[in-house]
Formats: sequence, C-alpha cells, structure tokens
Amino acid sequence: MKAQKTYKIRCFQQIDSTNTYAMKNLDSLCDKEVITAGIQTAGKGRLNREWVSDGQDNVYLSVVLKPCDSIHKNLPLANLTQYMSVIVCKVVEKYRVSASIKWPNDVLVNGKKIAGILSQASIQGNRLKGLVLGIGVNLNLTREAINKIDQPATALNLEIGRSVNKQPLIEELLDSFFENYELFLKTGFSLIERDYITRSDFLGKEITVNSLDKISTGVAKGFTQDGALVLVGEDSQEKIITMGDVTCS
Ligand code: BT5
Repeated sequence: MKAQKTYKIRCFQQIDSTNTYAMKNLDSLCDKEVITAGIQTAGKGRLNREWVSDGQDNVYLSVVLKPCDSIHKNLPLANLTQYMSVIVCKVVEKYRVSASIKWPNDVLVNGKKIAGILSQASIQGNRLKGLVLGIGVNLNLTREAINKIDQPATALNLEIGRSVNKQPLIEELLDSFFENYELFLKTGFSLIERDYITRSDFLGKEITVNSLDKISTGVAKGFTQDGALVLVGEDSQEKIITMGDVTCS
C-alpha cells in the first residue's frame, strides 16, 4: 500500500506565476500545500528577473511552508533553497545526467542551467507568516525556447534525447523534498553539506560574485556551516558571502 502523502497539490493549467499566486493567497493556503502550473505567463526569477516558462511539460511549482509554529528555534530557512537544489540534482541524476550546483541554488547540467529556485517569505511584525519555495525545471523545451534565455541553459529532453514525463518527476521531487524536510529544519546545512559540496563544480576556481551593490573576485574555497560561500581574495583574506550570483572567471 502506498504511504499517504504529507502534501497536497493545487493544479492550474495556466497562471501568471505559481509564486505570485502562493504569496497572494498565503493566508488561505496550508503548510505543505503545493501549487503547480502547466504554463506560467509571468514566471519570476530572483530580483525580478524573468523565468522563461514556455511549453506545457516543464516543472513550475511552488511549495508553501509554514514552519512558523514549530518548536524549533533558528530554523535554517535561508538554506531551504540549497536543500531543494540537492533534491533537484538527485532527481535529474536518475536520468543518467550529471548535475551540478552553482551557489547558492542554480542547478546545471553540462554547465548549463536546467533549474532555478526562488524563495520568498512573508513576514508580519516579527512573525513569519510563511515561505514560498518556487522551483522551475526545464524538462521539455525546444532549442528555440532555450535560445531565448540570456545565459547558457538546457532542458532534460535535450540532454537525454527523448521527452520526459512530467508527473512522476514532480511526485519524486516532492516526495524526496518532504522525506527529510522536518529533519532538515532541525539540522540545517550540515544534513546536505556533503551532497552539496560534491556537486559544487566551481570550488577551487577563480570566480566573481555579484551581490547587489558589490562585486567580489577570488577563489571559491568552500562553505561555512551555514552554507555561506567562502571566497579567498588576492590579498589571501577570506570573505564570507551570503548572497549573490556566481560567474566563473
Ligand atoms: C531563478 O532565478 O533561477 C529562480 C527561478 C524560479 C522559477 C520558479 S518556476 C515556479 C515558481 N514561480 C515563479 O514565478 N518562479 C518560480 P535567478 O537566479 O534570478 O535566475 C533567473 C535567470 O535565469 C534569468 O535572468 C535567465 O538568465 C535565466 N533563466 C530564465 N529562464 C530560464 C529557464 N527556463 N531555464 C534556465 N535559465 C533561465
């Protein structure tokens, strides 16, 4: 007998953005409710960038999380995107491709972006009302659609030479995510540290990190216990970076 799911799914054929919907309706949505869409007309990346959401058979979903009343203090919410990036890698790897992570949470195959994660929080006073974790994975895209993307990108069908069945992949993704979610809330980055590091191809390389108003260059040394990036600059000083976009020099 199949185990009962700990999450429930609300499906839309078309929506502007699953994250926008979840954030707007956060009050009425439950903890562990998932919004999925066949197509997004205004898919969002971080910092108001666009997430190209063409084509029916790709993953566009948002997970609503309300760990607010949890007894655990100091929840590792900022690391949930890193936890999800490891899950996405493992799911994609089942199709015999090797996936890597570009800090903090881009998933790449053959150096090209295949998935992105967007986390948004709603805070009222000092209370966290909820968190929306949005995941986009390119499963079935044409080369034409890929070429519209302004950085090297790919889709699973283009990597394995056949189309990919979306529903079982979504189920696998969500089952894996929720399998260790509670444990992750207790342990944080240490739970995924090894899986994360082995997939971080850029470690030991010269990189540039663009974080809002600052650009930092140096060699990527590793991660702190909290999943922040440790960069060693020309002056041999270690710099801890908590947010930004990485490019390899
Ligand atoms: C992300 O932002 O990578 C987060 C993407 C999250 C998308 C999901 S889909 C379901 C949910 N609902 C939403 O509206 N969003 C979430 P960021 O790191 O800022 O990367 C955005 C950049 O990735 C863009 O500026 C492009 O360069 C590139 N990009 C856009 N669409 C892409 C795609 N389909 N595949 C690969 N790269 C893409």
